[in-house]
Amino acid sequence: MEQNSLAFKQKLQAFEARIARGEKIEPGDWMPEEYRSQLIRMISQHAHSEIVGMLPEGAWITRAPNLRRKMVLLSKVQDEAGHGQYLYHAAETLGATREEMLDALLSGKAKYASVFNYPALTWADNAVIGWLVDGAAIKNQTMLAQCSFGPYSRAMVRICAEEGFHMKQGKEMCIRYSQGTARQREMLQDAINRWWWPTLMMFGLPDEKSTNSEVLLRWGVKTKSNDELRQEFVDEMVPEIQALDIVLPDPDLYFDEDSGNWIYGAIDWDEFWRVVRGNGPCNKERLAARRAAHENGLWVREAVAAYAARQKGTQ
Ligand code: FAQ
Repeated sequence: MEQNSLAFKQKLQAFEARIARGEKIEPGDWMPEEYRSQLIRMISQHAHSEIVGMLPEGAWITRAPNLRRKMVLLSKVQDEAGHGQYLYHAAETLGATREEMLDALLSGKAKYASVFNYPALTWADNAVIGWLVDGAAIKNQTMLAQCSFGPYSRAMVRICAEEGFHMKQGKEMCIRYSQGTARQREMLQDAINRWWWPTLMMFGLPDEKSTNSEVLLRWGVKTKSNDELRQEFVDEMVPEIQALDIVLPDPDLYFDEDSGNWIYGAIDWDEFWRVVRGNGPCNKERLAARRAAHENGLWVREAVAAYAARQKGTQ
């Protein structure tokens, strides 16, 4: 439909009125192409993040310090796979195919959260990923649970329930290690030093640099800006981390009495872009692991296709 036509303008007006009334847009409903393409971009990147996000912690399943920790980590990593599934399905309702999305990931074209291109070097990294990385993910996803697109918002409600548990198990570990041996405290401090800044980058570019925010906010996909969410996260986390006598790796951090906010130092956006463009510490390793998993899963895809074909009576 021609974007300048009266018919388009009327449809757009009705679509925006529905969003303003708080109605959910469903897959079969009329929507502007830009709404569809923005959602496919964002939901598929989100799905890739969940799947690639299994790798840093997944590497520790065989090295968990005891059975209880192993069971928790195993189920957390499995949950992330489930989140990827919900999200790929949500993107499929908009017309994206699973093959296209996976091709984009495996060929290195698609983006996914830069934080997962950093290594988990010690067991304490699992604690910090749970507390900080899942904590940041929940902050963003609690907002997305209110988003205007029905399938994404419903997927977020389920995902947030599980992420809440992920964050709590990470926080519980951080509290215990902060009260543990000198070596445990040292490992915790070191892990916080390495994950703090990549976690702050998860909220996306600063508002004035964010290319996608304007349209996402206009159409109710986001209801808060990247910087608003980042600030809320910092305000919640700083006192909790400091309560453990752990020092944040930000010499410029201070509490501003007037605004009631913790003001953080400059985020290194050059590092962010280096990592997003493929040159982070683990980008190549992460993609190699996903490609190997895809190749090893070929027999499953073939079996499913053969079964589906037989059910249709074409074989
Ligand atoms: N990493 O204009 P903006 C999780 C890209 S799930 C890489 O600010 P937008 C669970 C962005 O794509 C974590 N790229 O973008 C878990 C865009 O490029 P494009 C994932 C990034 O969309 C926990 C360009 O920069 N969550 O952690 C990043 O308005 C533990 C311009 O940026 C989601 O995906 C980044 N951090 O805001 C699993 C939530 N930030 O596409 C395992 C859904 C920006 O134009 C263990 N997504 N870029 O070429 C969102 O809420 C938004 O897409 C943002 C970015 C906030 C991520």
